[in-house]
Amino acid sequence: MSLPDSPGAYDLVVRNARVATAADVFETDIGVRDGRIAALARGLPAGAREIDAAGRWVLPGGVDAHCHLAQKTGDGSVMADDFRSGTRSAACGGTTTVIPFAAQLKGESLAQAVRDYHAVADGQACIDYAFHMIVADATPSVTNEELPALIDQGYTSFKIYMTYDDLKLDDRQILDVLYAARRHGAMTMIHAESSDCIAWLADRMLAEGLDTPPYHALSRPPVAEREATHRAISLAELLDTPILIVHVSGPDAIEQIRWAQTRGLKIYAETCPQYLFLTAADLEGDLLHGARCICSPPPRDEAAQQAVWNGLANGTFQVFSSDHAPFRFDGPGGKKPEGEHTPFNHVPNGIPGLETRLPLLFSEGVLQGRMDINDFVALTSTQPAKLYGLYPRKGTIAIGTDADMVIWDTGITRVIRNGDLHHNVDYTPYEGRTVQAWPAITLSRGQVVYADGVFQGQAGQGRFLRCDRPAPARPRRATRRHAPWLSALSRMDAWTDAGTAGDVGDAA
Ligand code: DUC
Ligand code: ZN
Ligand code: ZN
Repeated sequence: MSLPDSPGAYDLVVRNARVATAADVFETDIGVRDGRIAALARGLPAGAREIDAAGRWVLPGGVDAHCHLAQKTGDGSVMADDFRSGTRSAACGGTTTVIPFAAQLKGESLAQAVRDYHAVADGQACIDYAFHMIVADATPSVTNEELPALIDQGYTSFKIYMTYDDLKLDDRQILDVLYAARRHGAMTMIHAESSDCIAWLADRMLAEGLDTPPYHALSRPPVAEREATHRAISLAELLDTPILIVHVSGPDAIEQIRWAQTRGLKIYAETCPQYLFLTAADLEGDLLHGARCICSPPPRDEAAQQAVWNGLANGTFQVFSSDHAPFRFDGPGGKKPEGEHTPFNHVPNGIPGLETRLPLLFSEGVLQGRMDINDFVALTSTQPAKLYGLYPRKGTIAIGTDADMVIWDTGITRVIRNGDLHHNVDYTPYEGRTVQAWPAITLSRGQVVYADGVFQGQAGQGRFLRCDRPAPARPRRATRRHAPWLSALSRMDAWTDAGTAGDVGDAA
């Protein structure tokens, strides 16, 4: 056995690294052994493999905590990326952990959905992955039995929807789910758009023949997102339970979130590249051209982009994810199920973005002076790892953590071309855009999975990650003060039952 300081002690040494974590910047060599970081010091002895990072940033690998891969759909559409192509694309863009969704369809068991998703992922991923769940059918057996058991097994976060007919929950069901999250220690992600507001508008637009992609955005206006965001916050406040609002698009929802955070509620928020780099004008163009950029909530306008930048800068947002939802523009299962005249409400929602997420934010955020390097790491890696129970194994560079790292090329000029990307989608919404940063090398548990423009990983080398109960999902300590109505309830049921396995509630 090699001693730590003897030659050959390390499988890999990354030399002369300028490391940034969410908190610090420091110069060091990085010794990797058995896929983990074993030493951080200058002048480490030679490793079996050496990489010189002189002059380059070395950052924790990205954690993309919101992406859809090979997810079942209820409408005949087919996701273009499976675990193989999706994780390949992620690795080539500097992401080393993905958290896609095991989706329950109505009438289906949640546990079965998780088992089915494992069968889809097994042996396919090139980087490590965990699962969120999607709870679409919040029956008593799901919220009282399946969810607690799954949380115990390491599936500690789930997404619920306030829109989409085949996924949405009503307010009562949302409360049932939040109650389970509170009692058992899971993070609830909420897609906050008002189903009825959208349906009312969309039905009238379609009746008048207004069915092209721009009407997708007009039928899902900021007020529909704002109303649902406020309602989600209110439901979370009623149960004094943390939630995370996903894919926030602009100032109306941001104001609600900021207001709630200022009131002391544990409301977390995520935004995505499409809300910084696209606007509703990208849904225009001939025939279905704009269908490429149909996603929900839709991109807004330039003022909204600025509000999102502000929210990233002032800490309203904790997470920056891709919401990669890959549908091909041409071909079966894609954006045009009814050909060139497909009405907007039949276009599958979502855009690709796994590979471009980090380069876009590094370029326009860090290199343009809108955020510092520590905030970039926090938003794209550390905070998602914390919010979903993967920290410190993922999300930082420290002794004992997985050696997931990215050595960055910066000060370059690279034009984004779909032909250079590694996903299985036939377009990128960012075609022709220039970035000044791109990963030079991506390391997954010390293995090179991307270097010098070439994918070097292998399907099957990515491992499934069981998630801990996330500390940020813990309710506030003083229930009696924050939510006295719950203290009353606790006398009637097992709300603060200390004997409940995994209960993170409190009797304060
Ligand atoms: N909206 C979602 O809610 N999920 C996937 C893609 C999208 O646009
Ligand atoms: Zn969503
Ligand atoms: Zn999504």
